[in-house]
This record gives sequence, C-alpha cells and structure tokens, in this order.
Amino acid sequence: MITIYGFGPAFGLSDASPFVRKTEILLKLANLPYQKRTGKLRLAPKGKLPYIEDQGVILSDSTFIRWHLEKTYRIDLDAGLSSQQRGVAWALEKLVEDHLYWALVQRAWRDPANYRKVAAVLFKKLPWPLRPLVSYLASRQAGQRLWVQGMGRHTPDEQLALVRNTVASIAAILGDQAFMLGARPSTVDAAVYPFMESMTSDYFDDRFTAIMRSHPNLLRYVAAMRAQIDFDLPER
Ligand SMILES: N[C@@H](CCC(=O)N[C@@H](CS)C(=O)NCC(=O)O)C(=O)O
Repeated sequence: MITIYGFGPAFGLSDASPFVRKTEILLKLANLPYQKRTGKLRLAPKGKLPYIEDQGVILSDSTFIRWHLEKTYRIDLDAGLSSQQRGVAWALEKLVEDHLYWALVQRAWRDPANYRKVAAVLFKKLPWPLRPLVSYLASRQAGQRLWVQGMGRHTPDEQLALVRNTVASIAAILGDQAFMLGARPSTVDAAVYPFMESMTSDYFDDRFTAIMRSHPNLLRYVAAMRAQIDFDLPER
C-alpha cells in the first residue's frame, strides 16, 4: 500500500501542509488505497514533505508524485480535459503553489497574532525553554525565505493586493462550475482546493478570510470539494 509522509493534522485540517493534502486528494481521485504517517524532514529526499513510499520507491514532491501515480497505475487524472484546459490547470497549480503559498507563509509565520496560534500548536510538545527559542528561530527562517523568494519584500497591503487579485482570478475561472474545470474534480482541484480551504478556515479570522468571504462561488466550491473527498476532519 502507498504511504504518504506528512506533518499530521493541525488547525482543523487533515494536514498542516497544503501539499500533503493535495497528495492525499490525488490518491483519492486515483482511487488508490493509502496510509498516512508522520514524516521527518531530515528523512525526506528533498528535505520537504510530502513524500511517498510506493512498492519500495520513495518519491518527493506532490507534482512528481502525481506523475508517478499516473504512469505506474496507467491513469489519467485529467481525462476529458482539452489541451487548453490542461494548460490552464498547470498555470493555476503553479499560481497557488509558487505565488499564493508565500503569502500564506507570511500570514501564518510572520503575522504576530497568527504566529502565536501556529507556534502554540506546532511546538506544543517542546519543553521550556526550547519552545520559545524554536518558535523564534522558525519564524526568523520563514522571514529569510520570504525575503529571498521576494514576497517578504512587499508591505502587508501590497501582499494583500496580490492575494486579492489571485483569489479573484481563481473565482473568475471557477465561475458557476462545480469544480475548477467542469463538473468533475481533476488534478487542478487537488492543488487549488487545499489553499482555498486554508484561506477559508476560521482558525485565523483575518483579511485573508474576508477576501474568501467576498467570493460566494469559492465558498460553495470549498464545501463541494470537502463533500467530494470526504475527509475526516480532526479536532483542533
Ligand atoms: N514542491 C513541493 C513543496 C512541498 C513544501 O513546500 N513543503 C513544505 C511544507 S508546506 C515543507 O516541507 N517545508 C519544510 C522546509 O522547507 O523546511 C511539493 O509540491 O510537494
């Protein structure tokens, strides 16, 4: 059976990472049985989660995992989509993963009010005085990465303007369709939904959640995806 290594449930979500949740959805779309385990970053081939183990093959990165599943099990998770739709799917996937993701990193790891909640959950098992030290270092590291990536160089208002435009674009592409590219969920939903889910979660009630609330079709989409994949949501 395929094993997904992730961080584990947090913030009322099935996993702290949108990439782990994406991988889980891909496996559900592929109708393949899997189990979830808590992974360690130092054992992950690329130092990030998720990674999977499938019949002795260890593989990192949600996109490469998807291609591995499609090749190994001879399935096309985007069957029925035109080449233009596949192009839109790829562009949307990378929009959320390589752009929106960083605004959400800033939101969770650098906004003091949100970070207090994040650190309280992620580092709850660490003893004093390790907990405040690790908390401080982790937030500082996130800040350094945000600076290198570029998102961290924008003011909070500028970041929010980018997020507002990103979310409005996703809402416009969704329109009144049930899923991002039609009546059935496909790989783009596996990628986009976890980010929409994170932004809708009332765990942080902030300007990001307000943006989501201004797009009723995205709220309907989040509910439809949740019903479709039927996750058992953990207690907070
Ligand atoms: N491109 C990767 C991204 C995975 C990723 O960024 N994972 C983050 C958690 S959301 C991680 O493991 N970060 C740990 C680190 O960078 O030290 C994928 O699609 O799987």
